[in-house]
Amino acid sequence: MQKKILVTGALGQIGSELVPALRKKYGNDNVIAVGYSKESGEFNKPFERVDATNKEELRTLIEKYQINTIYHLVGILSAVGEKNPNLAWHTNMESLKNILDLAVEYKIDRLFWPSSIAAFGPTTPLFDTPQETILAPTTMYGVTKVAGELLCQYYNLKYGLDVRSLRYPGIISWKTPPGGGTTDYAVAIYYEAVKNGSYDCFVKDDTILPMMYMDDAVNATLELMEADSEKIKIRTSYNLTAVSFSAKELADNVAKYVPNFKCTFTPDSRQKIADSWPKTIDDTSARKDWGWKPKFDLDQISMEMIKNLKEKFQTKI
Ligand code: VAH
Repeated sequence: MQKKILVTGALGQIGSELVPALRKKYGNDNVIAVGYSKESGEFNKPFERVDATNKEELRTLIEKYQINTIYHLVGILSAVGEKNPNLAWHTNMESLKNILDLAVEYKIDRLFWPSSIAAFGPTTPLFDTPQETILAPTTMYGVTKVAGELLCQYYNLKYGLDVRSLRYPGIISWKTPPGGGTTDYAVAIYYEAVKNGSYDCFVKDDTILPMMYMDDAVNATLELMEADSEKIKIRTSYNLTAVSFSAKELADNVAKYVPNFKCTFTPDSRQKIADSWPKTIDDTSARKDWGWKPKFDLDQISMEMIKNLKEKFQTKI
């Protein structure tokens, strides 16, 4: 079957890199990028502007392009979500419910939706967090991730919908600037190192979080979506990780590649969110069920980020 793919939230951090990867694999015109803002960014056509909380706008696109596969990436992230919890609940949950209902109505072949390590909370085991464990997040973003995971599992059990999901860790990438998340420091540190040679980090130096380079995140998403259905045993969301490191370890690693780089640490309101999340994740289920294996360690991430940001900003550090 020729894949006709809809990617909502396409202008966000993940969408900006998932859309090109999908277009490379399935053909440009078979991947419809959908964003909320008027500008389509660097995306060439087909790009559509839609409010994903409006079910009829989504229906129009599904019919117009005869969609059979959906990547639903729309979401307000943790830090912005704490500033506007009502917006986070409405955007994250209304859009997901619309997509799930339309996916059942139009018999969508496969649907992807991102969860996050934010689904865990302070009562979850903080080290080697298991696949099946306590989900009691203390952020509205985390609440929408737990509710979303249970909705996805419900639609799979009740309607047989082939919906798949990953609990992404913090994702590090250079193409789009940080967008309202708590793990943004792990992106901003590279931007600031390359542009200014220094960075004031908004979490404490001993803050450890699970992270992943964008290429690993995109590969995991494609591998999950291409796996035979019978291999997918988890219909809430798969734990996924690559590396965990402290903010100080990150700063020290950046300094290996940016001479005279200086990092200071001034925690802000996002510290409380970071402290509620796990330090390391057990992603054995993803490795066993569909062959997940990360490729980028911290050194490789730093080399990739600094090489590409030096080019992007034309700096000679
Ligand atoms: C955030 N980048 O910081 C997202 C992510 C695990 C963190 O979900 O909100």
